[in-house]
Amino acid sequence: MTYQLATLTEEQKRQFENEGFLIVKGLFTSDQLEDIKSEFKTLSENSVPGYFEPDISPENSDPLKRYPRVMHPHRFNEKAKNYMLHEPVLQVLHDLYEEEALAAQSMFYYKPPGARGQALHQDNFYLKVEPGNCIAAWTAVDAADENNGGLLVVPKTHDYDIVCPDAADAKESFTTHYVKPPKDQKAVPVVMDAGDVLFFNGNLIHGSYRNRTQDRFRRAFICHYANASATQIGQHYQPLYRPDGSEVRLIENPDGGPCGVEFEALYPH
Ligand SMILES: O=C(O)CCC(=O)C(=O)O
Repeated sequence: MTYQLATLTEEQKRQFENEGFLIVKGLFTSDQLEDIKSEFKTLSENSVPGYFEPDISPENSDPLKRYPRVMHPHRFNEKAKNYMLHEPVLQVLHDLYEEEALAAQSMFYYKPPGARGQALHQDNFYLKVEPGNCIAAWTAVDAADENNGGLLVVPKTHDYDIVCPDAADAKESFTTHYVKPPKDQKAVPVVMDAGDVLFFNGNLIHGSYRNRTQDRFRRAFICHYANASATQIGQHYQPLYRPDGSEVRLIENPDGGPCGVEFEALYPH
């Protein structure tokens, strides 16, 4: 039976399938964006051990140490959990997967002026969703462009296998892995208005440059999902959540991926 799209147009679905990514405009209202900003502003004033540990000492000169990314806020913040299960996002994911999506991860990036970027990488190297793949929903909380370190994607690389990364340039990237784009393919900036959501396939090579502005944060709420028929996921993404908020556990994927298990021991996510 052919799947009937509920939210996306055929053209949007084709764009995702052909290019590996899709921007859907205005999935968050300005009130919802204000709510998210205010929640994460309050959160940024304190440490949450294991999830958010800012360096507030006067000697610190790295803006990213003052405002590191918040890992898995849905595990300790009810609002973050609700926004991870934001209905308009889940509806798009349902159309992309042609089945229900399970929420596996949330993150919040403040990316203040001057902050380093994140070198090119592939998300399913980490999430290890099988069978199927993870999809990211990257929500622009502030408008994002090339200057404030918006996302970069290498179109069509979703057909590229997951590869073992090289080392990233620590002066430009706060993460340690770098996946080189295939020959003749380049990363292109994704320009987004606040409230837009970028959906992308877990094999798509993507990352971001430094925030080169003096005064514009580039906040983003980033969640990763698995298809409901997946049976395995990496150990750091349990439990997952169904659209109704109930928990589900998949089998932990022991696959060391293209680098083997020793690599994982060296670079726990
Ligand atoms: O927002 C960024 O700067 C990078 C985010 C990213 O690459 C990811 O969430 O996988």
